[in-house]
Amino acid sequence: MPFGEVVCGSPGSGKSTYCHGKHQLFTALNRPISIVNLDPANESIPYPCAIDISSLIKLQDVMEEHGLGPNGGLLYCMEYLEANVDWLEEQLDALGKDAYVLFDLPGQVELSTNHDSVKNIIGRLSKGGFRLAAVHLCDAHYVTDAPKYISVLLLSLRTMLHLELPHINVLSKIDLISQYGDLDFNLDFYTEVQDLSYLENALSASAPRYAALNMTMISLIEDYSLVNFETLAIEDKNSMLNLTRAIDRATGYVFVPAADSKMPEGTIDTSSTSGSTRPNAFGLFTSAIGERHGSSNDVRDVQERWIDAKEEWDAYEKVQWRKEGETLRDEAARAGNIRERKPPDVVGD
Ligand SMILES: Nc1nc2c(ncn2[C@@H]2O[C@H](COP(=O)(O)OP(=O)(O)OP(=O)(O)O)[C@@H](O)[C@H]2O)c(=O)[nH]1
Ligand SMILES: [Mg+2]
Repeated sequence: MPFGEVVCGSPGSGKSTYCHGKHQLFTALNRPISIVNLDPANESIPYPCAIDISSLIKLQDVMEEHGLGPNGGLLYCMEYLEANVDWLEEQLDALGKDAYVLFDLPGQVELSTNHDSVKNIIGRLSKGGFRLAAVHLCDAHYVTDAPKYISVLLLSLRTMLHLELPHINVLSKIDLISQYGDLDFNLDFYTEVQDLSYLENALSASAPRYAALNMTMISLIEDYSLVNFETLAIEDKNSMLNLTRAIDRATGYVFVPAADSKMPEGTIDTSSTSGSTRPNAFGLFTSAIGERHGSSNDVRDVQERWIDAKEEWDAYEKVQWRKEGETLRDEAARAGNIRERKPPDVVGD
């Protein structure tokens, strides 16, 4: 059965870059991946695109034909896609049953907070057997300012309630967070959405007239108790792997066995099943949904890597990369030498 991620978030939050990074990571891991560009305004697509909404409808044509601006034109394109969802389904079918698909959405947040087209398209795909999760990217600099943090919490909550999918909120560009000054609290306060009443002073200082409104919004967020965040630095492999683990648990991909994995003997008949329809007996009976392991898993490690000791870690990684490069160069040189010294083949006797 096909799996996928609906990648949403505000303009510039890093959606297309994430899709590109994930394509590179999955290709290296030998995992299937295809990307669907659903942003008709996306002119320079950074990743190899399996399906592109522009081959169905072009934003420029819509704007000219209907006299619409870019935002109205984009909503028209999404409604047109909804009306022609068969087109999308046909293209997705062609990717095969074991496809893993990323849907790169446009940055207009109304698409994932109150407009119905994306929600209806997702509903149709889910009914067709797609196992989807929403990956909602939010620029990490929002946590450096209390009012912005509250607004990003409200946006995340609204997106979760609207899309009705397994949902992962992500603070993207966490590698840049130290540039925006010191945080009032440790990073886990923000990622785990701990006691928000601690923000009262900061909120009242910036807008004393709205103190009561601020506190009402805080209690609304706390009453739902739904929002928390993962973190992402796109260039950092550990960060990408950690996020991938979280998403795999949300979609249920943890239960899909690797293509070449063997079943524990006698557990299940695998002769008639294949790929993602084959249950991951090993995962089911052991640790697939257990505790998440690996570095970057603990937000305190993320805090150390990108905030408390960023310079030391940057310097350490630079040394490691240099060593890795030298090792590869040495290995290549040695392989070249061996080839040069290899005696010519003896032909006949
Ligand atoms: N430092 C850093 N920069 C990032 C990261 N992710 C994305 N960026 C940068 O953020 C900028 C915006 O990224 P995009 O991927 O175009 O964002 P988007 O969400 O697709 O934007 P729209 O499609 O316009 O909504 C680019 O310059 C990226 O290089 C990250 O993890 N770290
Ligand atoms: Mg984009």
